[in-house]
Amino acid sequence: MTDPAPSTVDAVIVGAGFGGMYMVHRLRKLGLTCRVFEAGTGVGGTWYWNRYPGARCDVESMQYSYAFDEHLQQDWSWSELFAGQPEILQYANYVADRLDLRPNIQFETRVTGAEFNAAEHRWTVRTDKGDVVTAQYCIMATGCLSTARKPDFPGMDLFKGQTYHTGHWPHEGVDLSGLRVAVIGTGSSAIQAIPVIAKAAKHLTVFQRTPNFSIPSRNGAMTPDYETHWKSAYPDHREAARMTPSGILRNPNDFSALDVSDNERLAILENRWASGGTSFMAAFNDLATNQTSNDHAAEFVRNKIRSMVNDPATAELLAPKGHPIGTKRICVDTNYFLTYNRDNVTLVDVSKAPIEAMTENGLRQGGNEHAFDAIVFATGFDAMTGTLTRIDIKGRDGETLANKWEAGPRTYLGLMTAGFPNMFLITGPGSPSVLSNMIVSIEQHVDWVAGCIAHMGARQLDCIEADPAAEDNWVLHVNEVAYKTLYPSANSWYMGANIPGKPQVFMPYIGGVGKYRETCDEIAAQGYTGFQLRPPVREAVAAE
Ligand code: N01
Repeated sequence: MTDPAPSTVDAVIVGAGFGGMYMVHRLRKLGLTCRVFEAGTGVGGTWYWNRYPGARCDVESMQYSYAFDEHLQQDWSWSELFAGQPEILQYANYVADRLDLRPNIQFETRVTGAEFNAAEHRWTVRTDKGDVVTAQYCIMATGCLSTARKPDFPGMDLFKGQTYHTGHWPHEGVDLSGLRVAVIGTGSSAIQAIPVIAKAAKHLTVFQRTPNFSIPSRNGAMTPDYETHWKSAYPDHREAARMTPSGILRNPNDFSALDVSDNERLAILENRWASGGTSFMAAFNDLATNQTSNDHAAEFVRNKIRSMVNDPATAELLAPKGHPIGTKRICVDTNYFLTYNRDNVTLVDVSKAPIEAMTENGLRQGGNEHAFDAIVFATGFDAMTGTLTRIDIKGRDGETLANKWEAGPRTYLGLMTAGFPNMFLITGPGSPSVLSNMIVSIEQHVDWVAGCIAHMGARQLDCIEADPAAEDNWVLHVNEVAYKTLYPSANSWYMGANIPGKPQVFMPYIGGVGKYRETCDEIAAQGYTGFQLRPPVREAVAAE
């Protein structure tokens, strides 16, 4: 019989995605005892849950992978320039096996609550399987897009066919061949899924509320030359990526779209379009800040859409006009717009005539009944805060996190929130997170947290908490930086605008990955300014 898992550990880590996996690796190396709770049956987080057809990363594979271990990055080979979900999940499993992470992970277990005991400086963490574990540190590696959101149309239970959410796709796969399928939503997930579903389905109807800008990925097989180019100087490339605004090397042009002639501008945009991917947004240095520059890039993409879609009315519906390009997450696709030229695909605009209800046979929209065999919700997530505020987290004074964040998330550096000592957030709101290459940002946070815990251990300190004044200043700064850009002008999930009733606050930090890293490093080097570090309770009492 194996020993029961200990009920007291140094650190509880919530989530076994890329954040939780690297965190447990780092903390074990420091000699800490750790327990990871993961709701899924396996590792991989986002890539474990999002198995919809066409799911693929839109950061290049050579850059969307761990950089902390030179052997690991040399040994793993990607088969495509942009890896598909199955390969990324395979990679996550490979890392878990290679680093022998599984003994620390308890799968199929969801953390339901965590309470800080101020007299002991310890967290008590509870799970839906009845576990009660105390830990000095509680580290939330819960992901930014992990709470899927379905609209609550009247009659949700009436529909007799199958419904799916892209973020909870069945693991055994779904055979949509020969079926009448609806996709609701046209965000990144839908834009990847639609071309694949269209090929299988008898008929596909897409319900679009807001059209999105999408750039062709130009995905293809990995070539030996390209792989060698990266692997021959991996540490240098990684270091350079860490200091970029987005955590991605993508050859940015450091001049305005308005500093070049019309012909030059067009040529630059054509060039970016031809090479594909999100580097389109790095064509000029002011696409996120200057409306006129942005208008040029947006119109360029609208014209591309018009040139690809045969039916002019459908093309106009697909051409986004209500928000600056990039202010809703830019999408990357393979044949998305061309899919609307297929005879078996229909686009329904629900911007003025919303979906009214689900019915036995499908749904009702604009007074019309639409019949389907299957409905796919590609309707997104309660991003950045939804997963954390659904856990009953009680801080030092018994206040819940949900209550503290009622008017929007408040953090210091996106790493901690005042009143919740010894609780770290991996890529929390107020950090670059979703505006960056997630793995770069995850590694930066995990390294910083591990460094902080080592610092505390070496000085016999056992409690760290964000200072409320430092937090206030950081929240202000996050806001100020956001409002210097065009981002807040869009009704995006970055703003919480996709969730009815959610406070509209720009949640990620848009100051740039490299600059943010420097700030975090400086704060650590100065002895963790803006944080209160405390000795164990008994020592503190004795000293009084
Ligand atoms: O979700 P979304 P997603 N009636 O929120 C629509 C990452 N990601 O899963 O815009 C009709 O973007 C909604 O319409 P509107 C990436 O960061 C990365 O697609 O609110 N429509 C929208 O069109 C991404 O941004 C990758 O008007 C309704 C859609 O549903 C994030 O995940 C791949 C509706 C939701 O889009 C989320 O993407 C996939 C309603 N009642 C995802 N309610 C890659 O790396 C909602 N919608 C490639």
